[in-house]
Amino acid sequence: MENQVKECHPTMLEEVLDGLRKPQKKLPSKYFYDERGSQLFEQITRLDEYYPTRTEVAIMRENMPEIIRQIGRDVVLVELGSGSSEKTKLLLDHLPHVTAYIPVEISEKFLSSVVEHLRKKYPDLSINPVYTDYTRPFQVPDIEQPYDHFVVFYPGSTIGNFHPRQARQFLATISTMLEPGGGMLIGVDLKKDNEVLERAYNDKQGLTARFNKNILRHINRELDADFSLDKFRHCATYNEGKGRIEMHLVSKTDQEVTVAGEQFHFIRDESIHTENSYKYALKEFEELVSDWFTVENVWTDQHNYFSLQYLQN
Ligand code: AVI
Repeated sequence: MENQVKECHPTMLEEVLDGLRKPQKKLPSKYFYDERGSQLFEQITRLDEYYPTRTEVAIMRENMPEIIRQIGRDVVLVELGSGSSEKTKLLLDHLPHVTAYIPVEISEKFLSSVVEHLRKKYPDLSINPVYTDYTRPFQVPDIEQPYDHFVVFYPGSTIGNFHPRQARQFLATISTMLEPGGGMLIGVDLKKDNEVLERAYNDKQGLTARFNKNILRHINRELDADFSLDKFRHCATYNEGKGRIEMHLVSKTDQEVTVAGEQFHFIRDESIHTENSYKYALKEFEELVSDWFTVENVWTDQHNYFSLQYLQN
């Protein structure tokens, strides 16, 4: 993998202020994931209503020999947004001769405890964590041992949290990082019945609501803001025209909020758009990646809820 040129990027403060100044207020969904947010997300993945995680894991279990064959030997496995690395353990338990594992995760506290656990479980595996926002160019650690190729593992349909335009940019970046022979094993959530989709983002326990509001708590702490979490309600609906779940935080009342000294006015029922989760038809996704990757293999479940795909650079 080639190293990338460093660029200048807006800070959290700039991104948050910029989003809140828009007519439709917005916040970047990556700011859900402080330590608490990462834990809440892990809990969401175990909910009955949230089908993506268990469906993806079932797809992996059922097709493991073929997936392993497709990935090949002597790989450097790079996992983007590695979280608890549960799905990676499944791969690591089956893959022969993994040269190195590079988990990339924004939440340092969360990743360091996961890495500690992985080092105990796989004492012979070289694990080189990178603590960074992988949506920005980052430097991959040098790999000393000989390897055959890189495979980027990007499970969970996190690609769905990008606007398709950003998804294309992201795929272009990954493609230039990969040397010839490299590939990407990616989870992609599929279009399906609206009810199934909306249930997944409106769980009865209210965990998704807490996860959504956690972005405000994170901003309060990091940016000297005074969002009152009780004055917002969670809202998640499927926008069929755009093919995406939209999450919003809706102001329950007229209110003023201060972020780093700047005041923002909310009228009752005005929302902050916090996340998109795009769902794709298989053909749409193939079209999305086609400038950089060929879809070598697609594995799905019996309901066609979710897909795991191997993209060849
Ligand atoms: C991380 N990402 C794929 C999740 C999703 O389904 O879009 C984030 C999430 N938002 C609400 N629930 C889960």
